[in-house]
Amino acid sequence: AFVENLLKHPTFLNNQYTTKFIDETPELFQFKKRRDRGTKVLTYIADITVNGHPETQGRAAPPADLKPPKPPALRADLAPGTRQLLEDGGPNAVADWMKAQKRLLITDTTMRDGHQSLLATRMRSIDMIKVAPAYAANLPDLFSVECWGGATFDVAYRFLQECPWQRLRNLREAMPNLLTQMLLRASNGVGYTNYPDNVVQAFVKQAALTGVDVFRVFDSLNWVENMRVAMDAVIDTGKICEGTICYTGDILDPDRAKYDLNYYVGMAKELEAAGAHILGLKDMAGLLKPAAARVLIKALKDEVGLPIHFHTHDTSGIAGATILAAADAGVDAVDAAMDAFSGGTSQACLGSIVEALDNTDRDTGLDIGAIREISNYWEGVRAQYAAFESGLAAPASEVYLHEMPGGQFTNLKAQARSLGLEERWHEVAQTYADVNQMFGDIVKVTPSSKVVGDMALMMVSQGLTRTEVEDPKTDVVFPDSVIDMMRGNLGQPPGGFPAGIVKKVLKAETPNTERPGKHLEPVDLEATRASLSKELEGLAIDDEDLNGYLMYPKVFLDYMGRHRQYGPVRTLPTKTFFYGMEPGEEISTEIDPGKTLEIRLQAVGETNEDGEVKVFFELNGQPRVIRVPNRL
Ligand code: BTN
Ligand code: 3PY
Ligand code: ZN
Repeated sequence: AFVENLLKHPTFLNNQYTTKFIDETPELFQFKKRRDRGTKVLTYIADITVNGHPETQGRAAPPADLKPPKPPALRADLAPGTRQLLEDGGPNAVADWMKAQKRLLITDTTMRDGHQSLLATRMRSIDMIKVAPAYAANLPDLFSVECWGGATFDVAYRFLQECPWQRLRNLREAMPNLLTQMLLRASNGVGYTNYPDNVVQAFVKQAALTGVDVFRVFDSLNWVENMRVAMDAVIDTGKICEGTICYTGDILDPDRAKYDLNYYVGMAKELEAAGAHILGLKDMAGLLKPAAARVLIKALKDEVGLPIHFHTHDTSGIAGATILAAADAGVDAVDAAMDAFSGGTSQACLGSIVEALDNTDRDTGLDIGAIREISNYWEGVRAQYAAFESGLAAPASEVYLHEMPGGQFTNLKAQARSLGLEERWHEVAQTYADVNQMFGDIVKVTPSSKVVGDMALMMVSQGLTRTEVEDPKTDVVFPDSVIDMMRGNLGQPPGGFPAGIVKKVLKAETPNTERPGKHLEPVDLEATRASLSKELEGLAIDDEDLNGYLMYPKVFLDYMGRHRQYGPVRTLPTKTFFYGMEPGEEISTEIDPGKTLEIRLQAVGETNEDGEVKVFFELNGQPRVIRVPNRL
């Protein structure tokens, strides 16, 4: 009966069946004696209520009386936006339109880089999906909404127990007039290592199908050669390819001549020749100073024909000034985060940029009232994630020394803490800078930044200096990621890695200096789908699941295992997801459009001699008892 039900279902016939489909189509399972989704979700809530969530234990908690944030009311009808430009005219029409605008165009990064850089990427889909209609209705003049890619893909499966593709699909639907934007690490996909070309191609194709409009493509060593596969794949989909330069060093500093103005102009021309529709300038650490921005943006505008989209971080506290300088110099679009998710290691403050340009040539045309309402919503969202705050208490000029990307900073600090090195943070920062020089002064951005961070932590914890590491006579056990990078598996930096350090790390082994993907066998996608399906007891594996698995096999399988046990927990309120419920508390969770579970926690029983606790609920008015192990 199951197979018959499945085969006849219209969604299946349309070839859109997914694990989400099976979730959302419970009638397929009605004859099965499986635990229903209501029971699974209650089991999750019971477990968290009794045992706590492993990620929030021992961390700062939100205020006890915190209410779930309310999204702003929607204004009038949906005005057409940049999405319609893409649909009607294609990527070149969008690029031409950008160049013709007098106003400064704005991308909102709150749903991707904002929380990646402030809250360790832990923002849940439900908190985004609730406010997405307000973006569409109230801010139709945004250039784009960055809401996918970077670290969000991995974290969704790994820590948030939700499907990143479903997030994208829901956001796409909720913002039909706005361009959605993702960050793609070129051949590293949304992972930390180079993937075979056909895996990168399949991933890009799926991302475009599920809902990405603008692909910001970068390479962690700025090697254009290693960006072509991803860029070509994006161009093939008809979506927008933002070929991106990662900015490092300081073009005005004669001591950092490796990354001078000519270097960046040269790379920009390579990206233009490679078919980029937009030129991205990604200042992942926030190193571009205002005076340098004037020079760089002007040169890029003069030398390349593409619109320029500038991204920076406010770690130094000076990003706002740099953005205004870039706007003066003619940059076409910039990234900013909604006020409540801005500043520090995140982007500059969106509302303040809008205010600063009000009544000037570059007036953004965005409605500041709408921005404030949305930011007020985000303020309430951020408060729920107190456990994941770990950022800078104040701006820090030290960023010009260590050059850590905003998205890495809090992560590395947490890693340092777990190694007992928190008090020695400034030493870690100095060592990070030393490692960069030892590796030949490289671009540091995921994944190359992780390699530099791994090496710096290893040196500080073992008390090794750069001189000792470089000394052929000292024996050093290098982190795996360092060995991998020296083998050439992330590609080549400009001028290659210094011969001395390569020899020290690899000993007699010869590195590969060609594009890593050239030596990776294509994956047999259908065979992988079949074996994955078998491993999951015959579950139909759609293209989204397959692509998730190809990026992160183990993370994906762990997610599926937990999904089988806990069901659709993605729509639980964030407070419930991380802290469970209080006796007497009631919540509702819409597990499918139109299917809402009303859940009331009645009481939590004592732990019995088998170590189990009975948790008493009402589910849609019916009493339900769930037993969970007490693991505390
Ligand atoms: C993780 O992978 O550690 C985070 C995801 C949540 C795992 C759930 S939370 C309820 C249950 N208790 C655990 O310790 N893990 C699962
Ligand atoms: C990422 O790759 O996730 C980044 O944010 C790089 O800046
Ligand atoms: Zn960034």
